[in-house]
Amino acid sequence: MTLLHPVNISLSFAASVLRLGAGSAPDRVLTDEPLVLYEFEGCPYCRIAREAVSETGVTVLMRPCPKGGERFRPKLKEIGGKAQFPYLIDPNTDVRMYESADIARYLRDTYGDRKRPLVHWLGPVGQILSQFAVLMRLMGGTFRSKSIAPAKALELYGSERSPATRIVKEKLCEMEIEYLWQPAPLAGGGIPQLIDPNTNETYTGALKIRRYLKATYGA
Ligand SMILES: N[C@@H](CCC(=O)N[C@@H](CS)C(=O)NCC(=O)O)C(=O)O
Repeated sequence: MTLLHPVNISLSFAASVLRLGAGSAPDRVLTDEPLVLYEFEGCPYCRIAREAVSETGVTVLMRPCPKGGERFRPKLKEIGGKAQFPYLIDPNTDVRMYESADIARYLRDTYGDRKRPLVHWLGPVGQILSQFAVLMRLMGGTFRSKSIAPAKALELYGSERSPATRIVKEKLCEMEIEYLWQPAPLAGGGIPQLIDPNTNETYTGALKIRRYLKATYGA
């Protein structure tokens, strides 16, 4: 894993290039309650929603739903009626919605005065680029791996555009670990940064975080 890490980071960087740099993060936007997003990293449509989250800077409780997932997939079917990803809940406005383009538009209209990232102007071409980005990641964040569920949601700082943050998000997704995503450009000490309120541990850097997740919650 350590030896392959530079390759992994390079492929993740290539995925960010394919998205034409979308998913940067401004200063955080504070909401009364965090939004909730059902999604998975290996889904090209979910990426469009995550980029909009990152670009607007809202804090979102991520409920990862990889294929074969047992924690949040069935829950979404219950509350939304179908297992289709992404799905956004905004408890501040009582809005719930499927469809990545609608979610991106809603987030921009409600929380962001920033312009749409270039790749979101491209419509279907942007979606195809998102599919290539999934391939570039060798389907990382698509399939479930068994894990122990933490009692409290973890907390992650980092932007959607950050290659190292993506690698951590893929692991969290595969392990179906719920986390509060703070799309920050930088946390104290750098990104990605993971805070685990269950153990009071804080880690910075993709490799350290992935090792910690496997050691603590791997099954
Ligand atoms: N038009 C929808 C398409 C969403 C979609 O097809 N998502 C796929 C994952 S990429 C899905 O939910 N598949 C069902 C599954 O994974 O079980 C959008 O833009 O959000």
